[in-house]
Amino acid sequence: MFRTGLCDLLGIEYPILQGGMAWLSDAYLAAAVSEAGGLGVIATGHLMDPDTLRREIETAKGLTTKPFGVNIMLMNPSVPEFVDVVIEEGVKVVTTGAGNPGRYLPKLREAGVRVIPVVPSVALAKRVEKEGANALVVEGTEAGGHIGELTTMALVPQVVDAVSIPVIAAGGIADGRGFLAALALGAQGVQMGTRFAASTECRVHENWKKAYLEAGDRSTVVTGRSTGHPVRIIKNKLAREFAKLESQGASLEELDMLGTGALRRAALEGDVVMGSVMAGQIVGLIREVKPVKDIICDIMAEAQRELERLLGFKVG
Ligand code: TUI
Repeated sequence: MFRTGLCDLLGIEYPILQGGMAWLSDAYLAAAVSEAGGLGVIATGHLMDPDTLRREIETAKGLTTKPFGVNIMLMNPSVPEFVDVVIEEGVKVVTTGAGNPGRYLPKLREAGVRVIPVVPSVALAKRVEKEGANALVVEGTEAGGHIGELTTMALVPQVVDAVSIPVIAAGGIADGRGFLAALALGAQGVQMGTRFAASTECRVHENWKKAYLEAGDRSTVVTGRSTGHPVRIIKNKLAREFAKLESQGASLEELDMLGTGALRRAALEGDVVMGSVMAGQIVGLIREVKPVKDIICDIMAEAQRELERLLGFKVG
């Protein structure tokens, strides 16, 4: 059930991608998702260097023979080197975030890499389709980390109508109901970050996972709107200090100072008070840290149950 064209495009069993989360989406998480039949993705974030990416790819190859991807964060200064590493290592899929990947598309496509940009608008979706993207991750503002302005519910159907390549919905999806809703909006699959961050295999600090389990529907806030780089994180002391500085019209340098290293501090050192605990709005739904395989199996089973409930008869 729920096999879509995206599964054939990417060589996967279930149309579920794991979001590229800086410091969290390492070789171990990516390999676990790929082994479970989804598409695991290694993230570069904005601080990784090309040698580390190469090592992560090689580690993942030792953990799975199934396809996996790399997420290239376009604000990272090493993007051209990442493109070379990905091609040399024979990675099959690249997702991009936080910018327009247009100038790297021809080289990646010529090397046979499937390119899936993350887009926050119809305009960028149309542009990257013209430039040769194979599919799109359409991410609503419900997502964690660096975000756009439109909601998943409003954005996905508008992009589906505007392009002819497969659309993958992201932002606010963490269970079978969200998965089914995304397909109903015309998407061929989903990408999830927050749900996979709260998995057994994700090696983020335990305090981060605990913060997720304690979070509710109103636990996230967007920082950095004034800087042009809005980022959704869990409300904590860092978020309050950031908001205070922003409201006082602090300079970019001052805000950068507060933000620098904050994600690493939370993810690796477990500082969930003055660190940046990125999370999507759906974090309030997560009540359990589970193995990746169970996350995927539970989503597929719940989606089928919900579909049967709507139809009033059994399918599949
Ligand atoms: O990339 C993400 N989410 C991220 S990346 C990240 S790493 C980071 N680390 C420290 C501080 C800040 C970030 C954390 N979260 N999501 C994909 C995404 N891309 N969401 C929105 C966009 C986007 C926004 C504008 C994509 C393209 C875009 O284009 C503008 C343009 O150039 O046309």
